[in-house]
Amino acid sequence: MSQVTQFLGSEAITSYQDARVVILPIPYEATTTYRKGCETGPESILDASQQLEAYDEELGHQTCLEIGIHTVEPIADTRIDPGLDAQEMLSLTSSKVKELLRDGKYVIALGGEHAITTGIVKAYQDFYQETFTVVQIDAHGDMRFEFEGSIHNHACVMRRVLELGLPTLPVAIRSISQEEAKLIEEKAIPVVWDRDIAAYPDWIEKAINEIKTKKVFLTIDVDGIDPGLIPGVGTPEPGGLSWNMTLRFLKRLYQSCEVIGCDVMELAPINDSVVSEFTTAKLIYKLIGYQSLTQKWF
Ligand SMILES: [Mn+2]
Repeated sequence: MSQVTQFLGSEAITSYQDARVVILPIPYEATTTYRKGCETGPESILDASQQLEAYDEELGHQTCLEIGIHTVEPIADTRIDPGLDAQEMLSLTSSKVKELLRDGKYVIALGGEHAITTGIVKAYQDFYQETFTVVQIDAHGDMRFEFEGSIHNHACVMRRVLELGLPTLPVAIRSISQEEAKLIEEKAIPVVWDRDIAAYPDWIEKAINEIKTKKVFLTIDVDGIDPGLIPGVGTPEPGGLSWNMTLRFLKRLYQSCEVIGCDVMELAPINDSVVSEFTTAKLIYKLIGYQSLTQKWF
């Protein structure tokens, strides 16, 4: 058994072979600009997950015991290799994710900074050879062409995804540059604005109707959620999804589409507070639960 802290470890330890779900920690941080610390995000989520209740009261299942979750060794760890360059990180990430997909695993990647998502999405594109929508929960557009001299800055990740030719659905957005505003208009990107989420109770159905593909990849920048719930982020923005709104949207998404994989990015822990990482760990457990429910794994 690996030395890595296992997600929900004290509740259920499953071997790689027997696990349906694999957690892939990617503690890479190079381009964050405001608060730093997301390279310790995966470890803090895994630590916090030890406190999760195995039984999901909404689903009525002990998801971890019934499904099997295994956490693999971290890759692209800038705490060990601080000079790791973005291209190398992306190629390491793509090849690892493809290996897990070939082994038939449902992968949940934990960042680390959002730039990693380009490598993850590329792996799904190579593996599935068909189009899918990238649903992005985020406070920020992340659609700048480049930022601070890098096209692989975390503020550019969704621009890189668009360049892969995939449709996107950004959700809970409340901060963009003028360049991004023009791009959204030109490309008619169906942004679900945070202000509209607050104003219109039927926003979830409208958002789901914007998805034109059967398959979806879900990328969650945890700053998309209310910073009152997850204050441990690099670039906090007021507003954002409430806990129950987040779950309602995600459950509907899993019911309506095939969510082929997901990542949860940008958690940067705060000393002496476990709220951010526990909320994030519970969010991940919910993703596994909704996937298990809708794919009839229970
Ligand atoms: Mn963000």
